[in-house]
Amino acid sequence: MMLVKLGGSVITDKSKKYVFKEKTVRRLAKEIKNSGEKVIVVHGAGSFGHILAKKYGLDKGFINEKQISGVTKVQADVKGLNARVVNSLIDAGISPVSIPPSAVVECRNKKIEKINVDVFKKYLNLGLTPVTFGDVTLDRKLGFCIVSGDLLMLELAKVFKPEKSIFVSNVDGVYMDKKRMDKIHDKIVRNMKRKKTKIPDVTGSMYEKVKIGLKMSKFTKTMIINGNVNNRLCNALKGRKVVGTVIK
Ligand code: IP8
Repeated sequence: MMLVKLGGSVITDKSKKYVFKEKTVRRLAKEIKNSGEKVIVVHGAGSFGHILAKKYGLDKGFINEKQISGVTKVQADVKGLNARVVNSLIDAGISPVSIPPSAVVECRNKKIEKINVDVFKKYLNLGLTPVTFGDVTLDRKLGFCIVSGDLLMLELAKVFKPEKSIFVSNVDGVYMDKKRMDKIHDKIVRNMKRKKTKIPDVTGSMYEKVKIGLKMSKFTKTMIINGNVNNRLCNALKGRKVVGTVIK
């Protein structure tokens, strides 16, 4: 079994609200299908989640009543994005089932404390492909919080110990001093700095991803690849050598 995260930057235009990259998602869905592998799909929120989540300060947890309409809106928007991803998977001949974190995850201080993995297991056993996504969930300390697709990848990797976990992003991998790294390990990650960008992102982008990827590498072979290049995902799933960064 493999874990695939379709990053928000590949499936949406992160700088413009509600821009879904349908052509890319359809191609990636076909690549998953063509690989013949059993997968769990996680996807990011992109411009369907981060822009409003930032506006309402949802990453801070409950502070005031005004945020509540933001919780509703962001949950509805990421579900809308999820429906589009699910439809692309169906059209590619996959049988997806949507598992919204708002219904199966509870956090404490932004960390996942409870996740109903039985739901994932049972659907997988039936031959369906679970699809989950970055969302707003309950938080036992903060009221609510943002759960990123990357955090979900970590939890699912702990439980399912997939043969491989692939982060599909919009770059060829992790760069240091303008050079793409084939492999990175904990020492390199400790020296990485979080880059500031103008694009709204409440969950931390590449730096956080690499830190999470490092934790995941205890349970699964973890890599970051570029989903904008034809067949990279399919080849990576098939175990062929592809351009990307492996996190050890
Ligand atoms: O795009 C963030 O998930 P991510 C979820 O995987 C929201 O970081 C609601 C902004």
